[in-house]
Amino acid sequence: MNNAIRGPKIVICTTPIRPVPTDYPPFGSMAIIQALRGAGYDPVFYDIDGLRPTFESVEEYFTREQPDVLGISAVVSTAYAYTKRLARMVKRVSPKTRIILGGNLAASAEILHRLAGIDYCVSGEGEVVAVNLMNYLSRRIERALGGDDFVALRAIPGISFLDADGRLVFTGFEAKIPAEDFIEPDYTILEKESRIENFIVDPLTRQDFAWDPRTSQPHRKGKKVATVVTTKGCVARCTFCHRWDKGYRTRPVDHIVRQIQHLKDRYNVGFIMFSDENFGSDRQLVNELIEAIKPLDVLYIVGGVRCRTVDPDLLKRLKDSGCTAVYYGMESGSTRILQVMEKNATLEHNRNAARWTAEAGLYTIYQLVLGMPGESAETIRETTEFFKEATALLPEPPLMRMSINFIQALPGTPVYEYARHIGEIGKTLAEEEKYLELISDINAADETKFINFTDWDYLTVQSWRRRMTIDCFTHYMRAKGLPGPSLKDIYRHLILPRISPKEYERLRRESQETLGYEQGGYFNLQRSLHYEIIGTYFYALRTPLIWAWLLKQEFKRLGPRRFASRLAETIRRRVAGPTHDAYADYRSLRKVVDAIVPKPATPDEMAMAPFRAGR
Ligand code: B12
Ligand code: SF4
Repeated sequence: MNNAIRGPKIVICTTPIRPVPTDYPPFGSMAIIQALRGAGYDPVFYDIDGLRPTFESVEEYFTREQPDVLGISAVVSTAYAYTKRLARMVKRVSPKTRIILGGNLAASAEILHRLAGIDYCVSGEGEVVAVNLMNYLSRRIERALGGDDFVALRAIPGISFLDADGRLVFTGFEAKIPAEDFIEPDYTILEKESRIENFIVDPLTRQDFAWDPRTSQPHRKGKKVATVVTTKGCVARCTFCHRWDKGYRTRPVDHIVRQIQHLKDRYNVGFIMFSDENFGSDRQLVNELIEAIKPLDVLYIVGGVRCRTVDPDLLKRLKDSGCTAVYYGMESGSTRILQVMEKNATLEHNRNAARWTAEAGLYTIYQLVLGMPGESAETIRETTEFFKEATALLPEPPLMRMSINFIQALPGTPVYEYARHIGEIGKTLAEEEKYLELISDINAADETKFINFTDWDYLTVQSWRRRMTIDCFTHYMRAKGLPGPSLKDIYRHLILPRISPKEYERLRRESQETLGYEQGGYFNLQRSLHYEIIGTYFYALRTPLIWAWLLKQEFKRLGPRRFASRLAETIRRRVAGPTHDAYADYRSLRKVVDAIVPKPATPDEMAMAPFRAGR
């Protein structure tokens, strides 16, 4: 840390994401803290996500600390509800605190400024912007100046705020940081100000390491897993994906190696999760990395790989150099939907990646997104056929290898703009805020809050995932001649929790099923014995059984009146058939949005335009 401490009292905090903290370090907050420390400031880190204090404790904290500046890192837009509650509370208990917000939620800048009490949003990469903004704030705080100097604020790229007339201003994105200048994460921040054990974890808790016999080699005993990122950004621009980083930047390999060596030396790390948004699109980097990682003798997994970037030789070389798992975003088995997504990859790429990954003996979990505009019973059939073929390649029954999610329209994406335009979200700030509140704290596996973009009714769309899961499961079990769940399994998992919850809990603990795993873990896996029972014993009756299961769940959730109207919608659609086909040509949703969404007209709309367009 820099010794020449100056300036205001600063707190940087995270917001809770998911029911339990994940092992992904708060890299955004760490980068900002390190940049500010490098510039001579001394921010304190309050890792609300990692530490999970009650809201009352958070309130006590801010009442006591009275920071001059609070920087909230809101990594995902689903953090809106918590962020608003937090910002409102801080303004109440510590009125002098100026609140900055960074992270992907800043794509909703206008709502944050007007409705949530955020003073300044930092959009995009924040290291340089945070320092510039802090220099400005510290000058004002030192001189005890209230309000803002809007001329000075306008000169800071990368921020948004409301000006003296209450108009939204965005100063344009700050220039990108060259990859060789990326700040290496300083894990001592997590040691001192969070819980390092959340982020440096046991590889045996992860199936993607545990399954590989190399993990049990004696010299790896006791070694831990850590997360490392090798790139920023992505080469594609999928129409459902929001990113702050334009383009694709790769870290120099010697920096990556240095970081891994440090993690090995200081934290006894022997396993690495490369958790890039898009790993492997720069073949030269991958080739160099494969060679450089061998002498380090670590095992590793890679995430965010695009199917079109792999081939059998690459996968073999990855495996030989210590890789145990490769994760792709295949998203769909329908060529038409891949086009709507602007995935810039074909069904053939997906097929090849699945086959070659299995042949290379690498672990993977297939990830799909259902319900894009244009999704229909036919595209679902195509995806199911692809998925049956892909899951048949797996060395184990596929239930824990299928991550099937529903499209979640998030700010800064064509899907979100499309939803606004067709009236599914609404165009006023209040309507947009209502939507952000609806999706707060949920994940994409949630089948009750997605926007239905398809021509089919909500219940039918909900049933698609169940049907696909059962079809793939049964296809696999029959092809391999495997038995389904035994009566003992059914008793243990379905009947025991009802008749003796305590005994069930005891057995659950004994078998080391962790909470995160039960809640679906990182991949939102659907782990229900219902699938196995229907798929094994009642496959011919799956349609009525899936509907009975779904209707029971929805009746309980919605109550009689809302349930009745949803059921009526289903009957209407079933009788009349799909109403229209908005996607006759199945072109990229970005093109559709460009054609139908009016150009920004007011100053506020113009200021929001860069966020709405995405990068
Ligand atoms: C790790 C991660 C997670 C982790 C978060 C764990 C954690 N403790 O942070 C988990 C697994 C929980 C997660 C979940 C989800 N995620 Co996620 N996730 C990521 C991922 C891969 C990395 C985030 C990261 O650390 N990046 C690296 C840091 C350095 O970048 P950064 O956070 O953006 O920070 C920079 C700036 O934003 C800014 N900044 C950030 N904070 C601050 C604070 C201040 C004060 C300032 C000034 C600046 C600033 O400066 C930083 C340095 O440049 C990103 C993709 C990506 N590469 O960013 C997706 C991403 C953030 N996730 C995304 C999504 C969609 C989700 C889900 C909603 C998916 C889903 N539908 O289920 C869920 C959340 C819902 C839920 N209930 O689960 C989207 C967010 C889009 C959006 N507009 O919300 C992203 C961008 C992926 C994508 N491209 O679509 N995710
Ligand atoms: S979904 Fe994946 S491939 Fe598509 S733009 Fe996002 S990170 Fe890139």
